[in-house]
Amino acid sequence: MKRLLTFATLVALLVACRSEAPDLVLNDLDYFERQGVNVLVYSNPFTGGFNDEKDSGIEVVHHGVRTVQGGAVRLSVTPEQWDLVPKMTSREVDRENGRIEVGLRYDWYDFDSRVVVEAKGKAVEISVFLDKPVPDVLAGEAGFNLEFLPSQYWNKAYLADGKPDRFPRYAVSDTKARPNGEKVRQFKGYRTYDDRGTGQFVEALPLSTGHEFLLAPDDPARMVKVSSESELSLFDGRMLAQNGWFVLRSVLPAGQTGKVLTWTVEPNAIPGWIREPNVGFSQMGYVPDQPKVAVIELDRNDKVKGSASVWKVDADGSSRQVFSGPVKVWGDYFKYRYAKFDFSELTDSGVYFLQYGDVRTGNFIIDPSVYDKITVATSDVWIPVHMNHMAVHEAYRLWHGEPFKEGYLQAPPGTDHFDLHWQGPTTDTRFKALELIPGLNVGGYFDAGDFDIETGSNISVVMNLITLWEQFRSERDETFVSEEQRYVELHRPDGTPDILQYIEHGVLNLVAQAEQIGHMAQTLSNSVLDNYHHLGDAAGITDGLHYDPRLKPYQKSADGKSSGTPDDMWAFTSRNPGLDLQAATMLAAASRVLADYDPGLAARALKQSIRLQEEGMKLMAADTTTRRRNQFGNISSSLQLYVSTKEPHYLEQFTNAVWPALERAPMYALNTALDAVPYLDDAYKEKLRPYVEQYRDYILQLEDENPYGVPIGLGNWAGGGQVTSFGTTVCNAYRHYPDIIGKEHIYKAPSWLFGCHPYHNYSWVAAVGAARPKQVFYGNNRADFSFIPGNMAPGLLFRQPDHFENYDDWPFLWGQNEGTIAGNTGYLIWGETFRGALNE
Ligand SMILES: [Ca+2]
Ligand SMILES: [Ca+2]
Ligand SMILES: [Ca+2]
Repeated sequence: MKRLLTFATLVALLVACRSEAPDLVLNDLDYFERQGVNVLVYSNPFTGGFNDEKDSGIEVVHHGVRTVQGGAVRLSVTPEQWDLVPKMTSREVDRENGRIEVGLRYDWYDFDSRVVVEAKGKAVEISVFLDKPVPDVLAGEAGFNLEFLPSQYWNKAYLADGKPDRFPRYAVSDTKARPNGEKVRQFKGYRTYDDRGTGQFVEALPLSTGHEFLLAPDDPARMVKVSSESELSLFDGRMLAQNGWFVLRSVLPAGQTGKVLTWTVEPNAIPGWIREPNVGFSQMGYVPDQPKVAVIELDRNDKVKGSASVWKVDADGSSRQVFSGPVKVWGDYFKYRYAKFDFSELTDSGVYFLQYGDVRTGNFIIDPSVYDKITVATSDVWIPVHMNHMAVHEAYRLWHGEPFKEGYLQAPPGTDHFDLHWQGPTTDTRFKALELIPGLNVGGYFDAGDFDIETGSNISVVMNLITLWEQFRSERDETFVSEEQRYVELHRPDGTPDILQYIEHGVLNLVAQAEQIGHMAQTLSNSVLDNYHHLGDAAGITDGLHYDPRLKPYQKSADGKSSGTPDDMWAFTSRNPGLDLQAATMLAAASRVLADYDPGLAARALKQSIRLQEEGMKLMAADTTTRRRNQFGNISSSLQLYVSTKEPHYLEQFTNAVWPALERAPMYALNTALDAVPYLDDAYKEKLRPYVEQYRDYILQLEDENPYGVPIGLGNWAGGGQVTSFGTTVCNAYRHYPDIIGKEHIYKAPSWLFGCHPYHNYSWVAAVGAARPKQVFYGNNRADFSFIPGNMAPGLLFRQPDHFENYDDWPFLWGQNEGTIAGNTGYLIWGETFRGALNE
């Protein structure tokens, strides 16, 4: 993507370049810019889907890192994810006067404000305007907040009106308790906290107050000066939520209109700052005949060097240069410039590193074995750690105890859930609201960084595991699983292939749903927000005791089996026949796979499959919209059913659907079409050929689109899953049509996954192979700034209008650092497919 500069901006930049310290300029992408500093004003409004995602409002990208966000009128001292966020009602960019104005509104309180940001030399002036005074109920609560990234500020100094202090490494500031009646409404009226019967909520008290704050004077890259005639207070958002940021805030005055508040914010710019080149390469290393191309990401003000070199680490620990070659400019892509360095001619087994200018990379290996173990951390650790309703042990460590012993209650009709679920006007079951649905606390997988059972993704997981078993027959046995003991132990072989046990574990929950509820639940999820955001041992999310409303909250029954604490999980049971049909397909396939290993479960799965299929088809026949919507997913099911039964009507279903799907969406349908090649005749393979040629053109077009040659997602959830799907399709296309798809293309996905990508060069996959995998992920251990081995991060998150990022010192942004159960089993499929293609 090439950016064109208008004449006005060009002149402004030239003028700015001549003076010693350039001023902030409002550029063509509608943000304020000087070398080292970008100030964004609602390029990213608060519309991410999960409320306050900590990446919206007024933001600062400071020397390449987005360290400030959340600039907005907010209704609390340290807003949490589920505090209300303002809706942006307007955004006007006045380029001539270097000014951006946004309208903000809280519908619930009928409260409007306008925030104006204007360039004033090296600073921006932020003003808040009100046409009507702050509503009485929000007086003293509404304020202007700006949030600073803790991991970039902790341990650094600050001056509040000249008085020195230090940002705390851990949340230890003072708090006060206030009556619940004074709490400003949270998302959908839910509460983020359990008040333990006190009737009070907790609020952080300021670390410091003053009229001028100088943040991080000890670090020029992070130094920001903020001054105002209003009183400024600095808070630590981590007091209420581990993902909170440092918050600088001024309360809006009550009873006033017009310009009610002005701040001057001046982020320091290091004179002549140029971002250090990011040399992207595969941390996993390379097999000898693999193309080896580093992609170097460069500041546009940087001068591209003519050459780079490769060094080999010798057996005595010394290193020597073994290769030098030209660096070729690829061009611009969003904010940065890219160049490539090809060192493919190195093929000798060994340990190497790259040198580009002053940048020396971490080391990598060239050897035929580098990809041998890319899936084991995911299959041996990540997946079993996500097994629900089991205690999971590893050597001396307990990952989690047995969760949700009290089971699941029927969600009451009309529930509008906080995690994007709902219970319709009826239960669609034989159960009354809040009645215990027996037998659901068995099997299943935690969805992601949270602990619910998303039925749709659990179905995908089992399908992915079945694919792994049927296509690759991995007999790997490193995990002990006992459903009787509800006990899992990592690294303890028990004589049964792990994949079969993982399939069984997924099926146990899904069959129980079909048997107990009568159809598939949408989700088995938390009933209260204050245990949804749980971090740590899953066994402690609920108290394990049945909820009895006759007891007082926190009170236990005499027999110790129930409590008055309403913490039990709920089953959301509104019927979706599309989901039932997906389950039917999966259960049919599972019954085939489990027939020898667990014949009892296989028989139950088949029985439910046939029933769900019949009922689902009947329900769908009455509803044309769902029928159309599910047509696409059924292509794969028809193929599955044909493969296992060889009945011709499934083949007919498949061929009737696959060609129109290839016409509609060739990029998505091709992999399913390729899956059929081994089972169908030469005519099918020949008819598919033009679509594979079309896919080759798409692959080549990606090489022009971006310097990495993989599809790069620009959505609010980064595109790691898109890259593994792309990689799987490319490998399958290469295996069946090597004359069309060259082998060189199969290496693009692994290069990206293992370190050749923008922002930094860490591998996206936790703990696997690389010298420098990413270190922090949004797993359920994120409060420890840690990872669960084998997790593949979504990775590179795009923020409008031109910024890519992936924090590796701050795990809490799910869109870049979470891992999902469906995504990580997708990674396993890619890994096995890739290793198969590698050896062809
Ligand atoms: Ca979830
Ligand atoms: Ca096993
Ligand atoms: Ca309970």
